[in-house]
Amino acid sequence: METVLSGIQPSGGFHIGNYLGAVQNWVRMAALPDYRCYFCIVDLHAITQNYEPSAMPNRVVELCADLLAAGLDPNRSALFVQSQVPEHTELAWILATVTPYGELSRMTQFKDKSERQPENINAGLLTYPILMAADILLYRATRVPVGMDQVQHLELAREIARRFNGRFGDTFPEPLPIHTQAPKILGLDGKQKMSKSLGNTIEVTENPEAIRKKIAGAYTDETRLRKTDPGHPESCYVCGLHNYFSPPDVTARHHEGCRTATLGCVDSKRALAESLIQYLAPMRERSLELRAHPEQIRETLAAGAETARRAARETMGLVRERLGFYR
Ligand code: AQP
Repeated sequence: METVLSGIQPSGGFHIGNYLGAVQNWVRMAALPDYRCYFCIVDLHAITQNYEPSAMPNRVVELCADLLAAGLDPNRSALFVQSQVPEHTELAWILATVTPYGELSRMTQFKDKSERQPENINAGLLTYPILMAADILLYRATRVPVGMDQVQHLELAREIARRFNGRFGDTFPEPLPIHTQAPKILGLDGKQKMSKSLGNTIEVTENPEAIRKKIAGAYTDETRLRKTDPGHPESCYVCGLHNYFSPPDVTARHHEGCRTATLGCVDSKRALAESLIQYLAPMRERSLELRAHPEQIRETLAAGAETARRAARETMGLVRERLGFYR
C-alpha cells in the first residue's frame, strides 16, 4: 500500500490548471485500493501571500466543494485543512534544522514570489518548501501528485528526508512526484503558469459568459497575424487547450483549420469556449449545490482532520523518539 499526500492553497478560485495538473490524479488515486490518500487545503502556505483574513473561511469551504465536485471521494481519502493538524508546523520546525539555507534561497518559486510581492518578502516565503516537506513526511507519503511547478520543492523534500534519516536513523521514505498528462497549464496570457494569485485563470465554477469573455482574450499563435496566415497549432495556446477540453473531432478540425488557414483564431476560441462550458458544467453545478450546504462540508473536513491527526500523532511519536526529546 502506497501513501499519497498532496495539497492546494485556498488562495483563490480552483482553476483548470489545478484540475488538469494535480487534482485529476487525486481523484484517480483516491479511487484505487492500492493508495492511502491524504489531501489538504494548505492554509498555512496561503498566508505567505497577501490575503484577506475575513475571506479565508469561505475560500476553504468553496475549495472543498470544488474538490468534491471534481470527483474526490472523501470516504476513500482524508480531506482536511492543514492548520487543523498542528503537527504540520511542529515537524516543519524540526525539518528546518536539517535544511540547508542555501538550498532554500535557490528555489525559483521563492525568487518569483519575492519579485511579485517586494513589500512582503516574509521568512515564510523562504521556508515554504520546509512546510511542504513536513506536509508530505508527516504521513510518510511515497507518492505526491503535483504539477510541474512543485518538482523543485519535492526534490528538496527528498533531500530533507535523506538528511533526517542520515542524522537520526531511517524514518521517512523519499517521496516521488506523480504527474498527469498536463503538468503545466499556462495562464490566459500564454506566458506565465496559470495561477490563482496571478489572476490569469479560468475557474472551474466560472459562469459561461465569463468563460466566453476570457477565452476571447486568450493568447494565440503570435506568428498568425491575419486569418489567411497559416498557423502553428502546436504552439498556439488555444489549440493546446482544445486537446484537453474538446471532443477529438472538434480538436482535429481546429488544428487543421489553423494549419491551413481555413479557420481563424476567433472561430477556434469560440469553439473552445463552448467545449469548456460543456466540460465544466457538471462540476460547476455540483459545486454550487455543495456550497449551499456548508455544514456538510464542515463535517467532511472535520472527519478528514481526525483521520489525519491520528496518522500525524503516530509519526511525531516516532520523530520525537528519534530526536531524543524528553518524555
Ligand atoms: N498551471 C498549473 N498547471 C498544472 N498544475 C498546476 N498546479 C497549480 N497551477 C498549475 C498544481 O495544483 C496544485 C495546487 O497548487 P497551488 O494551490 O499552489 O496552485 P496555484 O494556482 O499556483 O496557487 P497560487 O496561490 O497562485 O500559488 P503559487 O503562486 O504558489 O503558484 C499543485 O499540485 C500545483 O502543482
